[in-house]
Amino acid sequence: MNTKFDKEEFKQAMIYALKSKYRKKLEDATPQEIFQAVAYAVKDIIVDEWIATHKQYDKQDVKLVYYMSMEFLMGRALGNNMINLMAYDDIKEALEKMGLDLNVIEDQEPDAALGNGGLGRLAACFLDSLATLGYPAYGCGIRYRYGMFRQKIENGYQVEVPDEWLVNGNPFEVRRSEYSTEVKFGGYVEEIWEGGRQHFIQRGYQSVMAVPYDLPIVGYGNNVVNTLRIWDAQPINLFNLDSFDKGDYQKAVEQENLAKNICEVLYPNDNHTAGKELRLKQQYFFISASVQRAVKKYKMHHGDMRRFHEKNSFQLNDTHPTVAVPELMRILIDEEGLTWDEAWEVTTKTCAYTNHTIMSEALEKWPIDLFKRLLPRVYQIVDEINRRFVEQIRRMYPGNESKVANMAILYNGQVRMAYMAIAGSFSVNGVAKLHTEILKNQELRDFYEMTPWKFNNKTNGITQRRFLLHGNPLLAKWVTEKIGTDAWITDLPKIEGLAKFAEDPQAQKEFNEIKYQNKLRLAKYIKENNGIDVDPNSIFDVQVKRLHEYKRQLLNILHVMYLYSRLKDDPNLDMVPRTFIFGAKAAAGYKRAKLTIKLINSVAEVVNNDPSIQGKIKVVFIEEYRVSNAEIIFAAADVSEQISTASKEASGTGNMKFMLNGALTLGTMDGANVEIVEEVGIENAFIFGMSADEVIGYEKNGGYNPMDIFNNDQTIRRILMQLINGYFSPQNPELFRDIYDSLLNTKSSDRADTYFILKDFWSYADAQRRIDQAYRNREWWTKAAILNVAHSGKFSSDRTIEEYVKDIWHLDKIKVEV
Ligand code: 26Q
Repeated sequence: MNTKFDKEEFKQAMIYALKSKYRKKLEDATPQEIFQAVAYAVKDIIVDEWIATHKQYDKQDVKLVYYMSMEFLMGRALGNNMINLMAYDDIKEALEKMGLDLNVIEDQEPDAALGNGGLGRLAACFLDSLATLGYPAYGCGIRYRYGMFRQKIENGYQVEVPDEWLVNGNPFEVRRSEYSTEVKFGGYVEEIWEGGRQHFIQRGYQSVMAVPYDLPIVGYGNNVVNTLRIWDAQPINLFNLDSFDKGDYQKAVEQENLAKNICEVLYPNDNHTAGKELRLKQQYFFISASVQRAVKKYKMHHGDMRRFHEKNSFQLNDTHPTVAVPELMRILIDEEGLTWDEAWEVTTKTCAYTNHTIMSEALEKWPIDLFKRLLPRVYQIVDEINRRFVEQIRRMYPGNESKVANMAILYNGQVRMAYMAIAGSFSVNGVAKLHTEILKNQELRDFYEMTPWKFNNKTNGITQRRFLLHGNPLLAKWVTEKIGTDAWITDLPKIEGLAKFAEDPQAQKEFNEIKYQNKLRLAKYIKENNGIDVDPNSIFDVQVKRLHEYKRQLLNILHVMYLYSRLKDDPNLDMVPRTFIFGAKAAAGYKRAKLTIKLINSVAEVVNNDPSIQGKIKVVFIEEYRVSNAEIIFAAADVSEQISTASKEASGTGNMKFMLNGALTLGTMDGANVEIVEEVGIENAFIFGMSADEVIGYEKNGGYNPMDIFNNDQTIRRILMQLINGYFSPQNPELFRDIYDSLLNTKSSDRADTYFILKDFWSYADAQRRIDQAYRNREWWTKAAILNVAHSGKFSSDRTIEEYVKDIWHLDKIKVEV
C-alpha cells in the first residue's frame, strides 16, 4: 500500500461510512462512531489486497497451512492494521487535520480477547508473521460471543464481568454465509452394505449450522492479507420444514439451544482442563466445520483426495483441536471413499501437533461415554485408531503391557487426547528447547522412543510489529535512528546493531529518557485506572501474566512482605524505591489463585498507605490486564519477573516482550528464559533458584518438606505467620489460611509447597538484592537494558514461523501486486 495513500480519499471514505451506517455528519459523531468510521475506511484499503491475495493463492495453486486453535488473542486490530499497511503516520496526520486524536480513537476499540494467555497470543503473533512473510495460511477458530471475562477489582477481590466485545459490531469482520456448513452431534450410527462396501450413516442426530466470519490478517508492507476464519453457530431452522409435528418441534427447540450455547463463551481456564461437555462440543464444532471447508476448497481444484496432504497442513494448537484427526479420517473414508489405510496415510501426513504444557492438570482426557454419546461415528474411528495403535505397540514391545498402559489412546474409560494427537501427527513439537527436552526425556518418553523422528523443537516468538513498533513508538523510532535502518521491522536480528551503542553516553541518555517517558505513560494509566500515584524514578518491577500457582506470583508478594518487614524494622533501610506491579486474571473457579489476588491487594493497601516507609515500596495491581494495556506495561518495565518453578513454564512469551522493550529478566532457568540468557548473557540477567533437573528430582522422590525451613528460619516464619495473624487482614485473620496451608500442609493431604516457593525464597531474595545494587549503577543498568533489546533478535515469531515452514509445513511464499 505504502506509496498511494490519499488523505482526501480516506476522509471521504470515513464520511461516507458515518453517513451510511449512522446517518451522521462528522461533527455529530460519537467517539465510538468515529472509530467505526476510521475502521471502515481502513478496511476499504484492506479488502482490495485481501481479494488479490486469494486470487494469487489460486493462481499459484499454493499449499496452505490451517492453524487450528480454540484461542486467538488478537487484541485490537485498528492500530495494527494501519501499521502493517504502512499507513499509520499518514492516517494519524489525516485525522489530526480533522481535529481527531488517533490515540483516543484506538481506545474506542474493544480488545478481541478470544484467548486466555500465552497459547492464544502465540496464535495471534503467528498469524501476523505468516502474513508478513507471505505464507498462505488460515487461522481457524471460534467466534465466541463473550471472550475472556473482564476483570473488576472490588474490595481487593476479582469480580468477573462478561466481555461484550461485539455490542457495537466488529467493523473488520465479513460474514461468509455462502461457506456455511452443517455439524452433527449425537444420534447413532447405522451400518449398511451397498455397492460391495460398508457405509456408516449417522441418524437421529442434532445439528447446527456453522457460519464463518472472516477477519483480515494484514502482512507488513507486502500487500498480503490472510484470513482468520472464526465460526458462529446458528440453528438449522426446522420450523420451516413441511413435516412439522410434535417431534420436530422438540427437536427444533433443542437444536436452537445447542446452537445458542456452543459459541457463547470462551472457557477462562489457562493450563487447566474443566472436562465439560460443552467444551468438547466447541472443539468438534469448529474442527468439523474447518476440516469440511478445507476438503471442499481442495476439491475445487484437485481430484485426488489421496494427495490432500501435498496441499494442506493442519497445525493443532495443543490438544484442543485434536478431534481433527478422526474427523479428517471420517470425511476421507465415509464421504470421499478412501480405504482406511489411504485415509490414515493422508491424515498423518496432514496433521502436526504442538504441545504447550507439561502440567498434568492441563492434559485433556474425555470420558469415553461422553465422547461416544456426543460423537458416535467419530468415536468408532477413534476406537479403530486406538486398536491399530495398540497393535503396533505390541508388535514393537512384545509382552510389555506397561507400554500399552503408558501409550494407549483409550485407557481407563478415557480418551487421551495428547496421545491421539501424537499417533495422528507426523510432527510433535515443544515450544522451547528445555520444554522439548523434558517432553522427550520425561513426559512423552515412550512416544519419543517409538517415533523419535516426529519430535522437534520450535522455540516461541513474538511479533515486533505489535510489541515494539506499535506498543513502544518512541523506542521503535530510536532503534531505527541508531542502527540507520528500519529493517528490524521484518528482520529482527538486525536490531543487534544497537549493541555498539550500549556504552555510548549519548545513546544511554536518549534510551533512559525514552524509558522515563514510557514510565510516565504507565504512571498516568495507573493513576487513571487505579488511583495510585507511582514514582517514575522508582524501579518498575513487573509481573504480568495469568495467575497460576506454578507462575509463583505468591513468591513475589511474599518477598514484598519480607521487604516491608525490613523497612518496618529499619525505616532508614537503604534501598532504591521500587514499584511492584502485578496484572493477572485468575480462572473464575480457581479459589487459591483468586485469594492470591486478594493477598496482593491487601498487601498493597497496607504498604501504599504507610507513611513510615517513605514511599520506598509501592504495590500496584493493574485491573483487567489484556493485550492493549500490555503494550503500555512492557514499554515501561525495568524488571521482568519470570519466576515459575523450573520445568513448569513451557516457554513463556511475556519474557520476550519485556526483553524487546529493554527490561532485565529476573527469572528461573525455565522455558525460554534459558534461551534468553543464552542470547543476552547471564551477566545481563538476574537468575536464581532450583534447576528443572533438581525440581524433577525432588518430584520423583515425593517432594520435600517445607516444615524444615519453617521450623529453622525465623524470618520466613515471621512472614508466613502474617498470613494467619491478620497482619494484612485485621477484620479476618483467617483470610489467607488456605495460602498458608498450601505452603505448609498443616491440614490437606496434598503435598506441601508443590511449587518450591520456600525452597527458592532466599535465592530469589538474593537476586532481588542484586537488582537493588545493580540499579544504583545507572551506566551499567542502561548498558544491560540496551543489550537486552539488541540481543532479542531470536525471539521474533518471524524466526519461529520460518522454522515451522522449513521443518513442518513446507510452504511457498506468495507475491501479491495490487
Ligand atoms: C483445556 C481444556 C478445557 C478448558 C481449558 C483448557 C485450556 C485452555 C487454555 C488449557 C490450556 C490453555 C492454555 C495454555 C497456555 O496458554 N499455555 C502457554 O502456552 C504458551 C505458548 O506456547 C507458553 O509460552 C506458556 O509457557 C504456556 O503456559
